[in-house]
Amino acid sequence: MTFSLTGKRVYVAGHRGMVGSAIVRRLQSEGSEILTADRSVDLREQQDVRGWFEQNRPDVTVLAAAKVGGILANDRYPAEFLYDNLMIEANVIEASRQAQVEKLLFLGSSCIYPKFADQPIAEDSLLTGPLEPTNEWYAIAKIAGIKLCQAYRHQYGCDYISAMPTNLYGPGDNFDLQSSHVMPALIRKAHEAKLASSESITVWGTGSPKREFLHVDDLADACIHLLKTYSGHQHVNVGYGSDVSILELVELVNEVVGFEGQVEKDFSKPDGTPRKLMDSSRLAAMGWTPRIDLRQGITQTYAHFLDAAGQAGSTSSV
Ligand code: GFB
Repeated sequence: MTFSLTGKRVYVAGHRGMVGSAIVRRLQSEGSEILTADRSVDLREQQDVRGWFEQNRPDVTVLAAAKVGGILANDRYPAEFLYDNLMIEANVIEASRQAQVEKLLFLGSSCIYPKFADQPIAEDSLLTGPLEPTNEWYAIAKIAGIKLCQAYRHQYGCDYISAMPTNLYGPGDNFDLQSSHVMPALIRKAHEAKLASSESITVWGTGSPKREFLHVDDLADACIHLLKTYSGHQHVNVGYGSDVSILELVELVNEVVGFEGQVEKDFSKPDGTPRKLMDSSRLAAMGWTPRIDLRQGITQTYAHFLDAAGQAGSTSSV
């Protein structure tokens, strides 16, 4: 049985972020009425969220709002990563139930899995071992989100599902070097080093950890596929299918950007989990696979970075 989005009022929570804005773009071809909340609605505040749902009565909720950041931001702001994400999830999921939302999709992260999970990581590895310390706060909040969806399905019969994306990148990403993930950081570093004719760029840690990268437009497409075709208790992995080491990624980004200098390593920064390649075979069996290859995705993301820099009136700050 497929769930039709045509004519449905679909609320995208987090529409200003990289993921939410990609989902809004992708929904435009579904014939849905897309609803978003403005900045006056603080998703951490229960009254704000309840009030918004009572007024707007969506049929579908996509919960893409979250406090997110790279390895350093996670490590520096554990209270915000835990509290903000718990509050957002609890408020949006409960308000969706009260407003009789027909279907809800919750978005988590591959960091929910144990630090040393068997690779590729299958969905049933959840809660089988200790988490990676640099992002355990965010991981605990995201695990709570999965469990809320499962509990609401079990107790109230709500059709709430969860998707676990791997490391994401694409247009609308955060390019701030202190708080960003590795992909936007490397794009910016390579670009600025090229402009300044620098001899080298510096990457954090040893460069040996491996990561799996998925373009956010592929994730958005997978989300629509899941909303239409999936209704089940278990969360679903959404990955690219292969991973690269950070040093391999640096090489690829440097090639795309056109930076030919050296790579220095800053060993004072953490490596994080050694590897987190997800097993996305359940999603593949449901008929979905990604389309945007890594080089093509980085090229397109760099073009967006240059556009945004141009609009900001400078090529060296975004
Ligand atoms: O993307 P990232 O910040 O987060 O870092 P995680 C990935 C890897 O890239 C780590 C290295 O080994 C970093 O040390 N790296 C090298 C850099 N240079 C840089 C740089 O300039 N900036 C950054 N940020 N990293 C996140 C979690 O973990 O994954 C989040 O913290 C979330 O909670 C996300 O789950 C998907 O992949 O290690």
